Amino acid sequence: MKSFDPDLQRVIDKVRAAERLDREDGLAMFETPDLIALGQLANADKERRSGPFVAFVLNRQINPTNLCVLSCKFCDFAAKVGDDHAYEMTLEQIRQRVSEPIREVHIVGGLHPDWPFERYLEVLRVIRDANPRAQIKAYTAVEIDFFAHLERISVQEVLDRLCEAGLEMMPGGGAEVFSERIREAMYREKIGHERWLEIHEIAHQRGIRTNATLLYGHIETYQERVEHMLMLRRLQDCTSGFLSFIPLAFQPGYTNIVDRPASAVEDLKTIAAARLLLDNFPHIKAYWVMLGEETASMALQWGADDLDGTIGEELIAHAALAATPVGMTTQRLLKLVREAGRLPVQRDALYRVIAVYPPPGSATHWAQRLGRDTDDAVPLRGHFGEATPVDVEQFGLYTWDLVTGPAAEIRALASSLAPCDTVAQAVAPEHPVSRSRG
Ligand code: V47
Repeated sequence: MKSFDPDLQRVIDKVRAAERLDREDGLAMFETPDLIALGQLANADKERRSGPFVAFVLNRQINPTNLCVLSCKFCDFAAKVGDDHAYEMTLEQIRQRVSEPIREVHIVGGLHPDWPFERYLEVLRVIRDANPRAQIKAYTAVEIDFFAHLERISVQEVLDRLCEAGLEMMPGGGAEVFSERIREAMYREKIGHERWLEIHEIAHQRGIRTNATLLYGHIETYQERVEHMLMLRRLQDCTSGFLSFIPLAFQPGYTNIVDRPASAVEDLKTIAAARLLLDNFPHIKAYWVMLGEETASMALQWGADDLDGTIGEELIAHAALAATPVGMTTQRLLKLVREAGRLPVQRDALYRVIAVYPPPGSATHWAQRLGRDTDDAVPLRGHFGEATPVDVEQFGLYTWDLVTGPAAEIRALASSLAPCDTVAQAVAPEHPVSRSRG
């Protein structure tokens, strides 16, 4: 792989030599004019980790209230008591939102001025009772810190009580940018990066897997984006508890911070730089809600291996005028993945594979990607019929198992349009399956 940019070429050479990238390399990736070479480099890394697979989850986002004691300048979602747009969901409204066949419920909301901790626990219990198959990914480090102060108990105790009530994983929100300069300017009442990282470390020590985010495209510098990623990488070196990194493209809404969201070029660079700098993160998520469907689909060629999910309803980015739909059908998600030349897999919140979708229609495209000879035209748009997903949940595979060990057979079989039962046989119990984490 060659780049016309000597600084990026240095990064390419380091990656080829399996050397860890540093701050300077991070900056070179953001500053390079060679978006294509950067994408190829990140994509090669993605392919090594997860082959042609891109994961998604049937999920539902719940934002129980927008009432919030904080007043972050970047947030159009939060409201104060008496505001016209202030809302609080009832437990019954929450129950009704999780009755579908979803596998993940993502909860994030405001720091309510009056709700007791018990109310946040009740939200979890209601969801668990209404849909025991849905794993609950709930409450950011900012909320956990708030609960600890509210109850005057330790973070450990907060997590114990949340887990008892049904929490299985923590989302990555509330990280914003790990920079005191930006915190001072935009969210000075919110916890800083040290507390955010401490809470995630405690969660990891307790066996709770978490995600991490970066809010970019406002007043932050490239240097600050890189520092943020390196701080996350350092914690991950110690705990291995992070599952996914999600760059969140800032939606300016009515905030007057910037005129428009970051460009697609910025989005793709951020995804690619994250894939290459965060070498110890299993997953990089292209969050379509904030990227837009087109850029999210392209990001699957720039290092991302995950699209989040169907979401159902999202109020944070949409309060800030995000142009994407409020939710996505499975068919539409499949289309985005396939248009990017990828094989969709349905996962749960913890990245266990629920179903693999062999490519419908012609296998030509996949055969070419796997280096087989074929003279047929490559069908990309409009040639995908309905795909019959192959249920592989019983085998307990993680997405990273799909490219290593015996489960690699799924990849080969799916790519050659294997009959569904053959794919299932490939991971049947007589083939012991690696459960190692990538
Ligand atoms: O913490 C707020 C951000 C986050 C805006 O862990 C905004 O799987 C863009 O964290 N424009 C909440 N972003 C969402 C979040 C998330 C989303 C998807 C997946 C996961 C995961 C986590 O949204 C907040 C804040 O950083 N945010 N306002 C805005 N105007």
